[in-house]
Amino acid sequence: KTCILIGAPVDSGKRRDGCLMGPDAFRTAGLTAALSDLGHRVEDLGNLSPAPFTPDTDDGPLVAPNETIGWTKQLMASAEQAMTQGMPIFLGGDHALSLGSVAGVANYAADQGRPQFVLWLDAHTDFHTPLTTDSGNLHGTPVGYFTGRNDFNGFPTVNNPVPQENVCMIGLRSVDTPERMALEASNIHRHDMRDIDENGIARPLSAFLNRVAQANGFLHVSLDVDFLDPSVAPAVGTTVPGGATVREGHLICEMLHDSGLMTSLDLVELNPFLDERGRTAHLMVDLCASALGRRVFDRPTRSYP
Ligand code: DIR
Ligand code: MN
Ligand code: MN
Ligand code: MN
Repeated sequence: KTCILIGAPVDSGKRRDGCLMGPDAFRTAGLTAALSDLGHRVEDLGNLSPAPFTPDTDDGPLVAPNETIGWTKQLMASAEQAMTQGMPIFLGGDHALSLGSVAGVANYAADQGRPQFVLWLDAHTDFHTPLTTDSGNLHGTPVGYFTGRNDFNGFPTVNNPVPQENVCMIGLRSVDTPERMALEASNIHRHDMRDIDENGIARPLSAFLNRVAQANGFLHVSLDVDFLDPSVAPAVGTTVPGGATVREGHLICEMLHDSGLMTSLDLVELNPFLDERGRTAHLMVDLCASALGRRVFDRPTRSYP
């Protein structure tokens, strides 16, 4: 495979700063070598900047909307372009980057006449609109945006919204009331942590992968650091206890590789400023390697601090 690394140091999606250091933390943790050791061609495009935007003022309910609009424009274009060259891997940056990355890959899928699917690995559902968010943090809105919800004023039009039934969320354990009400009225497939506790993580994932395969779809995977339990992945601003284990993360990624279906990937919400000696960045790189074919017996020996 050709892996296109796209640094997207988006830090406008929430108040706490630090995700802008994410792309370089992934690089420092050895992402390029991990993928090329698996036989992939790796092209690192460096870091993007947002499209020009008017500076944000503090008098609205949203955090930095104009900067996030600038990022969405840039990422939408870069994502669509990168799909013509290989498998884009977006190095976040906070989850606001997925407004652009997903809308962009969905435009490419539509050009190819194929349906877009999204696997959302996150403690949160990120299904807000700019009108329903309490926090004003736009990193809580990407799924609302790329599924075509209204009220994203000033954002680029979503020409190819991802159908709700093509979205599968796994790892949920923090859902705001307006998100829950909108989700319950939707066809989005959602698996909370209790579901995983009772049924395991493999079953819902293989059901979803079967649907992607049957539809000959493109599959975008969006991995939020807080999908994982904070005891193993502390470097994220919105930790929620009771998350996925290291093995559950690897199992998902190994199954993704076996399926051969993944066409694009986001690694988001890493805040290296909150980390213990690069521990979370290394775990994310290891998961990414699993999603691209690494197996237990070829993993480097690594002891996490
Ligand atoms: C929360 C947090 N639901 C919000 N969202 C996060 O601010 O809307 N998503 N952290 O990953
Ligand atoms: Mn900020
Ligand atoms: Mn998220
Ligand atoms: Mn999250």
